Amino acid sequence: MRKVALIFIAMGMLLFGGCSDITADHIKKEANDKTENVADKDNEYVAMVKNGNPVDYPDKTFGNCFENFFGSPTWKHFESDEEVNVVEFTGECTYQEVPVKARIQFIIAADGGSFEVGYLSFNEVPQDMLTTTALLSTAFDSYTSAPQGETNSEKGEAHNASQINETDEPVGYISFNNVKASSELAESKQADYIAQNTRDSVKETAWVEGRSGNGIGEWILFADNSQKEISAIEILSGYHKNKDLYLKNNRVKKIGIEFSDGSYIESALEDSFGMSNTITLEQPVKTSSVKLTILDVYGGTKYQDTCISEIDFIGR
Ligand SMILES: [Ca+2]
Ligand SMILES: [Ca+2]
Repeated sequence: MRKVALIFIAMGMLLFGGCSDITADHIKKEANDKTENVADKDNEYVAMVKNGNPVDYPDKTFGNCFENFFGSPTWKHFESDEEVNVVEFTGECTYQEVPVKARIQFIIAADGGSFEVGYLSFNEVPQDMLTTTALLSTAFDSYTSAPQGETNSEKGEAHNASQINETDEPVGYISFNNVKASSELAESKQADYIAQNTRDSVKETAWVEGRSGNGIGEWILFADNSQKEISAIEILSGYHKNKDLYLKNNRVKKIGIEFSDGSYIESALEDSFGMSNTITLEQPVKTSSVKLTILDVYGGTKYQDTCISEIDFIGR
């Protein structure tokens, strides 16, 4: 493993090659591209990265390996502020046995003929080169041993949010730069209860409001500098550390959702341990913020603390 990782470090410093005719033919054979969400698939840079291969895996492409290894794979191209062409891949995987959303950026060389891996984050937390190379080697090794044609998406393991909307950009999980709450329960010996716990992809951690009583009117706010288009919101309501704590604490029964344009909806949530509530918006909403307010709760048997373990946004 160490050896493989070191090889990949060396590769990380080098530019990866573009696609060859051999790999292009290989791609054609696998014409059933399961990632129909890839609206940008005709984009030449996306195609270049997907059809490209690391020197150590000359017969395997990033496209095939990533779409085999990650759930809900999406690809897109954009030009950075520095006018550099970037191809960005996002997908779901596990890191140290915790489910995470990975974001991998490939930097296209100025001549447009080659690319290198420039950035990796898990749940928007940037990772170092060692982790990046280890992830790549795992993804490529995994593809080597996977049965042909069986991908995560086909097995239904991954949540595929991309079918909600078929437009020019892929739909997937999106994130906001900032999260804050009107109150947070003070940290205990066991855990903290900060607003960011709703965005760590760990169901055992939760935001818990810190107001005395049931916390009706307490809110959590997600905001960003740029506009997003939100199609749906997934809420894992309640404290999902275990079922006992779930029942002892409050769960949200009704939630208010306000967007940056002032539009507002209310939604009833079901009380079911282990199940997210998905709120699908009638129309996708363009917004730079989402404010979720507790309007009613299912009362806990022991505490008047209202908890939300996870909040995910689907859009683009
Ligand atoms: Ca959490
Ligand atoms: Ca409370």
